[in-house]
Amino acid sequence: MNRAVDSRVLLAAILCCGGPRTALADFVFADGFESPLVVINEVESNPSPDFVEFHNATADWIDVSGWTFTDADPVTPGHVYTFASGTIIPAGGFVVYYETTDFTFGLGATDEVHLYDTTGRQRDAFGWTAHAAGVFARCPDAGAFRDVPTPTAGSSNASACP
Ligand SMILES: [Ca+2]
Ligand SMILES: [Ca+2]
Repeated sequence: MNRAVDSRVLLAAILCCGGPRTALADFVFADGFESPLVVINEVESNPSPDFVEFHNATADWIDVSGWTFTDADPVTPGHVYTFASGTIIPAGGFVVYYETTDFTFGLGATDEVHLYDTTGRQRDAFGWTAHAAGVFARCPDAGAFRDVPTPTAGSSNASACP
């Protein structure tokens, strides 16, 4: 099953219906070789510290300096986290950010994570309506989100996937 969608389709959806925040779902944005694919790969919303793991699903390193992620309430001050200058995710690699240590907003029982590149283009989004029993993780990496028992922050979800 191909879950990738072209960003132009997403833009049409935004113009049509109020944007991706209206749909609590999992979006993967892949729009060509010039647009590297970095996904939200794992999300812990409970217990604290919350964390968000990002995965470079391509065969080349990607410089994500200046990329940002937000929760479902990006207009509240402090709810946008900016990737530090010099942040590079190796091919097939991971980067993870923790509540308090890195970002200052928490993730709630009903919440979302949105990922944007430096141009402001949205690269991925994931929403949920209840905390995971364990943790939300894509199985396999960059695949579909599942509720799995064991967090694997900063490394492949493979060992946690059923
Ligand atoms: Ca949890
Ligand atoms: Ca992981």
